[in-house]
Amino acid sequence: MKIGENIYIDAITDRILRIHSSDTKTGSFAVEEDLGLKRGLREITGAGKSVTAVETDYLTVYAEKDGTLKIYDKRQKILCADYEGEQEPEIQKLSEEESEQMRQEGHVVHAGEDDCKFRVVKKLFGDEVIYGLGDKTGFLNKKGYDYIMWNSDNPDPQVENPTFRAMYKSIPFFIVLREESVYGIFMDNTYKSYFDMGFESSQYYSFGAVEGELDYYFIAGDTIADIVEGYTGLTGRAPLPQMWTLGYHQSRWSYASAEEVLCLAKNFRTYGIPCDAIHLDIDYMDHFKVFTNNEETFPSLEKLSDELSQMGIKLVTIIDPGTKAEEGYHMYDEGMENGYFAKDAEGNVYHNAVWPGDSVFPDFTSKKVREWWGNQTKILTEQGIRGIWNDMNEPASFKGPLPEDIVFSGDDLPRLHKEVHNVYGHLMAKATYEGLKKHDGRRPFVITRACYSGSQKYTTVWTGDNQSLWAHLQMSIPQMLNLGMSGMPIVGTDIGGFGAHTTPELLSRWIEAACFSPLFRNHSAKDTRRQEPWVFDKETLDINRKYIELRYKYLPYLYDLCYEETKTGLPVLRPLVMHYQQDKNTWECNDEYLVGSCILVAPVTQQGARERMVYLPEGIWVDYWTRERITGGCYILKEAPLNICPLYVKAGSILPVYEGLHSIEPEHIKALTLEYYPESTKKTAIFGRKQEVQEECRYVHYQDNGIDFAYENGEYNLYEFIFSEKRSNGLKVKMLHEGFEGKYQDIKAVVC
Ligand code: MIG
Repeated sequence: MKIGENIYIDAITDRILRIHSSDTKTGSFAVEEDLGLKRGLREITGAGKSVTAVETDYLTVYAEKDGTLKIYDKRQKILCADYEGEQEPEIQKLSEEESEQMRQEGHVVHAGEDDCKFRVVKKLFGDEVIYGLGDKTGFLNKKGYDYIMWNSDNPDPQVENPTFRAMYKSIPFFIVLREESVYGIFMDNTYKSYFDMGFESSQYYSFGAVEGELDYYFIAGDTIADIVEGYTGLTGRAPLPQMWTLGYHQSRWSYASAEEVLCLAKNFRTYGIPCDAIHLDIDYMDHFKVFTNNEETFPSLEKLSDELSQMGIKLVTIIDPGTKAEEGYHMYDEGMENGYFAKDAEGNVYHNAVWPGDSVFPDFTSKKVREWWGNQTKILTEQGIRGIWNDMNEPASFKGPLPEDIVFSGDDLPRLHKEVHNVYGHLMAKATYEGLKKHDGRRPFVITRACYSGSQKYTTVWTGDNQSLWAHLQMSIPQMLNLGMSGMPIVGTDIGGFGAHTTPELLSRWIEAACFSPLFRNHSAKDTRRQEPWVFDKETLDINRKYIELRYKYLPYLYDLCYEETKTGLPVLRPLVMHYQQDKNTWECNDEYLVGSCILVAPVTQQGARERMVYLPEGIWVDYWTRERITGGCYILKEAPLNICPLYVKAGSILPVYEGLHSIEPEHIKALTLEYYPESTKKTAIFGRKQEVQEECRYVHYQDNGIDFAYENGEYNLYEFIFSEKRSNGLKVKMLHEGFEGKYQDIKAVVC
């Protein structure tokens, strides 16, 4: 509905508005499904001369003639208002000369913003906390910082501003939480864009882009979970992963030969450490040519994957987009023949350099190119490769950045690099996902470094090149949580740290902290100290084994959370605030997280620390290690020797558990154990009256073959487990859906 000079508002639902400046529909890279307009907006008449007022069942918007908006909820509480005061930057700008001097000494000078085509400026009321924005550095709360959306490969140590305003991913979505309200904004614009979350001024925050149309979604709800559900309703949700992908992955840049990889696999078995995957980094290729293998060091990927699979280990290979420009190489020849590569402004195929040297860049905006690329995955899957790890797809380049005017011709709609840049990784992931799905038939396992909103439909992500620094271990928690709140549920960081040299203590604390991270991979760079679980002392080995085993134990719980995510978009790892929004102590809890709603993890992330403060929100929490029951709503001091990661289970939880797995082959899983953590321990009699006990605890558990898409045809089981302290044998099992043949032969319960 047109409501002002250049402002249109549509209601997607009664809680989601699309606010845009142009009524012409251009395709969105993130919102791929036709949303339709489920609830029309109604105009409220008689709102006043200068304003237009529109409403849904949940929201009311007042628009001034100049396009200034105020959005209220149904209680007539103001949620969000465009800023109407003077924009007076509180920060001081250096002169060019001063900046130059600073640079000479090696300082990074805050670069400001390029001219934006539009900039939306919203009022800050003062009590906001802002979450989301994908994988940006720092802590949970983004207020007070400014960020750039421009996918960037920058191997320097990641720190908060000003160097790292841009990271690998662009997820232009954030959540604003206030004492009595919460909303989200998703700006669907792929050009370079700026998110100033109150850096310039504490009076307002802003977002804008250098080109493209103003086009953002306003998402209202009662809780953060509502907002995430709304956002993922627009941009899509991660499909169920193959179950083994939730296992432990070992990687390093690079395992040099098939022998080395075999040796590594054997070590896992010798040391009794669960492991499901080994990743091959760029050196498995022939001169870094994608979809080839090095004949000397990896003569047969097929033989290697065969041998590994006998040990229950799968192979994942890295693929970069940069394609070696070399005649006779099938990728180059086919791509050249069909015009599949990006071109410069003069119409010549554009060259830059990446690992293979002189390289060209596939135009993933074209469906034909995506299909072609996707078809190549067959080369790998036919050799037994079970997953593809997409790297360097910002796209990164060694000879300066790709110029803005490089042309991606698409199928019939040419676009320039400046528009495509932030979705290049997204489209590469889509190509990979669709190729794998078509040719392999299993649920595609894709990992990507660069992405955009909506990439969760095609790929998991890791946070790129962190370093073996305690600060990066600390940051891994808010980083994963913010990715989760940005619609990315299956995330991970390089365990142990990628760059720089890890230490036994850092690796130990990292495996503890990452124990429930959906993507669970130890990865390190060339020229750094090795960090496989056994390379240090026995203590480090034991800690690695202990936490990897713990992870495998709770695998069915993680898998259930993935299933839940497909329905709700809620991430696997959640900040405490997601379940305890009323409790302000949780709002900026950067060093703890929830796994689903039942497990609270409070890792130690300080060198030398052997105890830590843990905040437990309201309710009763069971210390996983001691079984002590603690009433929350307070900080406690927890002793945490090197082999203890403080873990708490919410009383009243039921947790599904698999026992003794060292690799994940769902067809062999026949038994399920349920851990029941009663709400109350004893039925104590007080003054002769029995104290009330929790009536019942329920838990819904999902089971399928863990591999392919048969579940889409109903081949899955959905169990409801009900524990009642009143019933004598405790457990009742109800089948909510029965369609998968591999029903458990044995379900047993333990009271914890
Ligand atoms: O320029 O493939 O983030 O995980 O090991 C480095 C080598 C290229 C960057 C990735 C990292 C990977 C590395 N790659």
